[in-house]
Amino acid sequence: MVFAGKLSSTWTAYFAALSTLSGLIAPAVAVKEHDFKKCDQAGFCKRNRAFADNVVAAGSSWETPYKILPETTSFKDGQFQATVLKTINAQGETVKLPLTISFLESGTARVTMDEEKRQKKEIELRNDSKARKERYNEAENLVIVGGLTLDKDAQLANEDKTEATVKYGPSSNFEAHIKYAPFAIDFKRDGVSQIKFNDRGFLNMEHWRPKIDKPEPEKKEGEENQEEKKEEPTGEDESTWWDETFGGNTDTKPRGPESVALDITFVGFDHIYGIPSHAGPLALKQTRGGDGNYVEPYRLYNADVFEYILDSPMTLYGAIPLMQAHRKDSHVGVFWLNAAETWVDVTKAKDATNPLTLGIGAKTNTQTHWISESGLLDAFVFLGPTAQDITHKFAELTGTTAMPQEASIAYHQCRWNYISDDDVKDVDRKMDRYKIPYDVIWLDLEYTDDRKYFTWAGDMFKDPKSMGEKLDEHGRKLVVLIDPHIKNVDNYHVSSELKSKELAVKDKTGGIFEGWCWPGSSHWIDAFNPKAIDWWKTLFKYTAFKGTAENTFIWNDMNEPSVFNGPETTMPKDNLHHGGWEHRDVHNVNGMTFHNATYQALLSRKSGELRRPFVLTRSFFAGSQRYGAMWTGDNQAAWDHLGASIPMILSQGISGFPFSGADVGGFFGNPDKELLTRWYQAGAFYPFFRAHAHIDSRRREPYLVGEPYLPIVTAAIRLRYSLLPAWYTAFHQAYVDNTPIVKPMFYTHPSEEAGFGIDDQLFLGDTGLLFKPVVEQGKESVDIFIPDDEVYYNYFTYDVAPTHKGKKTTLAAPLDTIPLLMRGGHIFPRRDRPRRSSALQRFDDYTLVVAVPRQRGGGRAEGTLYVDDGDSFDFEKGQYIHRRFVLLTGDDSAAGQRLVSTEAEARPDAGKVKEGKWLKQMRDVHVDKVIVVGAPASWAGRKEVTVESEGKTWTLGMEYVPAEGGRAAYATVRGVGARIGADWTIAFA
Ligand code: NBV
Repeated sequence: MVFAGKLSSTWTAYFAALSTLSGLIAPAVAVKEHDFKKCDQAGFCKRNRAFADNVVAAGSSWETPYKILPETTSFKDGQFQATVLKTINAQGETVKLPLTISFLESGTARVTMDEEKRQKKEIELRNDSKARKERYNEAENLVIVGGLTLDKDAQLANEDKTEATVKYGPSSNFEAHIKYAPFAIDFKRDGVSQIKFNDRGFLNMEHWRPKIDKPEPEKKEGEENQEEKKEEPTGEDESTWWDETFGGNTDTKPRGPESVALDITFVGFDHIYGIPSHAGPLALKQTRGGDGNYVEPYRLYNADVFEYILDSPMTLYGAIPLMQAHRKDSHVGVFWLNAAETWVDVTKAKDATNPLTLGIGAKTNTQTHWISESGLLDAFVFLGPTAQDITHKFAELTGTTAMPQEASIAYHQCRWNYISDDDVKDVDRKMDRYKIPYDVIWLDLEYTDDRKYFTWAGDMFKDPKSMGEKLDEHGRKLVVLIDPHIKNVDNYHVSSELKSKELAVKDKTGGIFEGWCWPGSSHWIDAFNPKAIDWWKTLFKYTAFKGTAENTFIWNDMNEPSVFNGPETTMPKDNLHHGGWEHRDVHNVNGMTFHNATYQALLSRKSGELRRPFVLTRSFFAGSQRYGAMWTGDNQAAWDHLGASIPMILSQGISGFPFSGADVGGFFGNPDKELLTRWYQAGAFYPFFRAHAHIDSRRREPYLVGEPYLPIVTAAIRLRYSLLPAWYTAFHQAYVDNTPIVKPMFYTHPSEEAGFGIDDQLFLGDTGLLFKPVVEQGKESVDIFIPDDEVYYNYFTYDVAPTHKGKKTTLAAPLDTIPLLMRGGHIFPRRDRPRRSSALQRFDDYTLVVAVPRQRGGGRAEGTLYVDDGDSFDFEKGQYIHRRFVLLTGDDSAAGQRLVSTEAEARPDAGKVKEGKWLKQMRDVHVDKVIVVGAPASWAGRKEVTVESEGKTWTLGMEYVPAEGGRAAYATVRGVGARIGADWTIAFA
């Protein structure tokens, strides 16, 4: 505590010094909304909103100035190409915008539009800029990893001088109707419009133009002091074209206005989701005012938003420009591949002409307006028809979740800061003393020598090596923070190498960019530069970063990037990156490049060692799921922040980055014990489960919480540990096809309309476990939404929940109770023996829990288990176990009353895989217990089951407990003894 006080005051003093010395910003007490732009303070957003307003005001007299030139169209090998002409003035002058519509084998369509003049570099840059002249066209290189093969079977079904129709997709049931004048595209599935581009005429690609300097206005006598009348040579409001100042920072905009905007209408869709990260509901709100709506567009501009507010479209730390629309049994999506600052307006409109009359809201169109500051128009269109289709197709393009380090999905103990190696060892000891499992302990900023990354504060961390070894005794890991800002001082090898090798981000003049962050004056690694990544790798070698070992992993913070004295706490937009791209073009992907660099570095710490990296990132973009986990940043120790974490994590899951969590306990402030307890119960169901706290907060390691909370918090963490096999199986599915690890109701129950707006509860993987946390003070029950007719059992008591499809049911949830239901029809694996860490569970036997479905005759319960060594890449070579469990409760015969374990997937490697060390050890791992909840009444009186596996048969006792009161009957078989990796059958009759 003494030390925490010391650090805390150091920190405060540091900021006081910072602000007095340089007049720079100091952290505020709450988000200062005026530190961040509103749409009308971002010139391009304001211009495009005004453009849209003018279009709407003009009504039918408006005609979009964009037309496809019919003689330029061509269609070949799944690609439609044409030149779009934009008429730019009353004289009829035009600019050329090359258009490509690619139809991909996956059934995804991609629309790309560039600007010929910039493409050919026939433009002049202002202010002696060294920037590139083209529209940024390299986002694809960083984001897209596959799925771009063209669909050679796509057909030009019809074309004349006014329009073309391309049929594509599975069984050619997708169509793109490309209208030439005015230019618009209508994407249809089975003949019905789903998504329309430029239907409202908001398409706006700001073309390059030279700056025409205004003649000095003549001043008449007596007018000297009057304000200049704003009259621009073009007749348009040019005030934000050539430079823009915000919060004292001026953006010099060497390329002038370059925004790209488009309206995208989801026809007949009332619910839209995605475009994280925002602290708001899962289903996106309207943004043009009105009751309960936002007045600002959703903003995507990765930023270090200090003490962010809830229920807001304000930007946060990361951005994934994937939007999905859902209605009963139909799901579509759009991925807007643009890494520049982006705003999205959302409005809903009743559509009288819509032929779809079925279902609530089906007559509603959700209209969106996408506005990016620069870059190409590059949009992928997914026509579903299911949410799973969008998940898989987006994953094909941007990749899937990295297979995690086993420890990284267990419980993490973090705070800013554990202040010494003794402190770390002390926490480690106490977690053991209180029998609270944990896997990873974290070191924040202060472990470094004066905020110089890759060094240790030698007085406090005297022997990091032995600290790591101590943790390793129980298979535990250490995570240390490494940020992208490098302290600008002499005698610091990282800084001098960064400079001498010219691997830092440059300012607009081409000199090294200098800004302020935690270390004071700093430079930033430019992770867009492959050479910078090569250099970064050298820093993580065990021989270079002394004191680190195999069980050290990394946390990347502040990678938006956060720059204390920069505009909106980030980098100036006219900074320059590798290849001459302006920061403006690449801002939102910046965090991902740094995350990637660290991921690559962990892969190459020692030659010959190939172990899965674990890297947590704060900033992210589409594709970041390939490199590790994210968390929702600096939340607050407040009940509403606990509540907000669930929709935020659900949104991450459906948007392609499911390995996500929020700081358990809340970062800022001190949670009271009830809040902390409830947060542990919720956090146990975050894919990324980490407690974290601000340096000024009181210590709150779980063992400090005292009675009666301690056993409750311990139970929540232990619940996570017993369910780790189920979590790991869900993570594996995310690795295979990026299926969300925790799922919202619309995702699992696409026909149940009452569930489309539900975002405070979740299903865990395919386990059928339905969880709803308590997020209100003093609450002793939750109303949980039931999306179907299945039977739901209380996880702990086996009581049958009184449920009605599409309605909520109340579950008692006093403080010691986690509201958790088991949906009938599922089987999930557990490991029930409490251990200190996941590594110590590695060769424990399994428990299988079977939740019998409501429908008996013919009903079946099903589930899977995936397990591998949790650490290496040997799973890629077949070193894993993947089982499918099926319980048949068909008829009463022996054949109909069985639990069967088989391979979960066709294994072409079957019989060919030479068992490695881990698989050999798994030979001794068995199924221990099977619990059948909702066991058929016909089992009453039966005392034995027969197990058959690997040519042997044996009988075992079964304990059957009949239903009583509201509790379902259940049966338990102990000491099953069949190997987890083998085929087996348990016959209950
Ligand atoms: O490194 C200190 C903190 C960290 O604890 C937190 O989790 C990050 O989101 N970091 C931000 C910098 C300062 C926060 C005020």
